[in-house]
Amino acid sequence: MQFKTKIQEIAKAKNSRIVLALDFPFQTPVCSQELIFKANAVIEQVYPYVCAVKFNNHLVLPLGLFNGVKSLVDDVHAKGLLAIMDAKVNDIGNTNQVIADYYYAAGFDAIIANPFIGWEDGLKPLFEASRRQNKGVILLTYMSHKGAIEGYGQTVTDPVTGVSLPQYLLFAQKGVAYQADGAVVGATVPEKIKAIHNVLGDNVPIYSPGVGAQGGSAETAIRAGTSYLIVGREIVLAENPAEATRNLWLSTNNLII
Ligand code: NUP
Repeated sequence: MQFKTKIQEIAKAKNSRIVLALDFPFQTPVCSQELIFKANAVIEQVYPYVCAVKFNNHLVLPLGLFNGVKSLVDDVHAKGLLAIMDAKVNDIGNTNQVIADYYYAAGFDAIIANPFIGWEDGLKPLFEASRRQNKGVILLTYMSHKGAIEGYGQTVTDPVTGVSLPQYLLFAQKGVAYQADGAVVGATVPEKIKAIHNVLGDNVPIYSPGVGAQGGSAETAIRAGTSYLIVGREIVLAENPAEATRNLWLSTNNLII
């Protein structure tokens, strides 16, 4: 089963479109045991209300992939959830493939990549390696921060068709052509979600980070066409992560998936 089908089934079964971003603030000296304990505690509290967990460098750098993160990925799977690696893969094809192979060896179900690198010798080997292992590739399409306009928002001329259009719409078209498992579009830019959703249709689901801490609204993002909300600090830094997630779940679970 494809990643995008797997996550859709879990989301439907749990009536949740929330992806937990398991990000903790910088802290030294690193105490792996304490960090794993904290991460486990958040997973334990929020798993009933989420469909997947997204990891980032916040955990991979201090813990290491096979020394700590893998055990958390196992824990995520044991809770019936999927694990996404926010690697923002952004290199030459051979390097991308090695990066992905390590993350997949640690159990990750999908990886996030940057489409700026292009297809030949860039994304293609990553997609091929991912397909072979039945893993998903999610493409950044319009990021949630203000500076995203400088790259994702610029107007470009497609070198193949000669047509000028915003970069993010070209990336959306490519997401459909490559049969990506998802497109990341910031919850902070609902008008971009709408425009990208028009291109993606039901072929490629939208994942939106930026809810809460970055100022985006979950409901507005969903109404604009987002399928999954990626939420970190609003949950992880809350006094009561279970309550914060449950409140978000309650305010979004009546919006049809
Ligand atoms: O455009 C993006 N915006 C974004 O915030 C693409 C991302 N991958 N992210 C990530 O989503 C970010 O690095 C962090 O891991 C998470 C959002 O966390 P928070 O703002 O909810 O704490």
